[in-house]
Amino acid sequence: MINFVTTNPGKVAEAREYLDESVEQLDFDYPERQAADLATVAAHGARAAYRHAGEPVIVDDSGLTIDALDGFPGPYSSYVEDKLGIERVWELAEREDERSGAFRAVIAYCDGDSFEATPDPVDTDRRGQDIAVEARADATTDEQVDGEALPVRLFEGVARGQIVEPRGDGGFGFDPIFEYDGQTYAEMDTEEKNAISHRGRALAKFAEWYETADR
Ligand code: ITT
Repeated sequence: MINFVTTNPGKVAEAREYLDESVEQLDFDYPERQAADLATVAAHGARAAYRHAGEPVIVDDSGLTIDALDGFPGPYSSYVEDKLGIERVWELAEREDERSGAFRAVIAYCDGDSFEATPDPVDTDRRGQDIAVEARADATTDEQVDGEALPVRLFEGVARGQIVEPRGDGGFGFDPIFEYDGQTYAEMDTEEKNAISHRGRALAKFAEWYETADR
């Protein structure tokens, strides 16, 4: 059993649909470190959540970036969704000629043990390696166990698409304004979204590692 530590049941529904392993939502609002990159936030969150739960945890930090707005709202996606709402984010994008954007998710896994795999990510692309190294380098002294940072394994997924006028009523968050291949995320069912989404891609990498890793 894996604890998915999040206040967002939408994330858990997607992980449940994807993973064979049973997934429980642990509604623990871990202190989100103010950091510009998802990997750092996810790694800190996973360590804090593991210390809280004492059982294997995953944490997902994710966000939407709009190219014409210099990556806004990015790491502030949750705050912006809450304070502005997705309609107003669409209105900002609507003024731009170019409306491309991307969703990114970083899933961090921590079970308190050191597993051989850390820090080499299953994701062998350059970016994945960078984020893994960054997250370890970033560990602070209070996160060290026996002088070692609690090992965290990171899995990243990215989906590129277009920001569009809201359509569809499925999913959660920014789903209605993010279009991939002609359909918004909110027009897809969970299985369709998982097949192409940022979170689905991160979950696929996690599942591949989790099922085969010598933990
Ligand atoms: P936790 O931190 O408790 O997990 P959260 O929803 O605040 O929940 P984040 O801090 O990772 O999650 O913020 C991500 C923001 O991006 C939040 O507003 C989400 O609704 C949004 N988001 C992330 N993935 C999304 C997806 O697949 N579809 C739509 N919106 C998404």
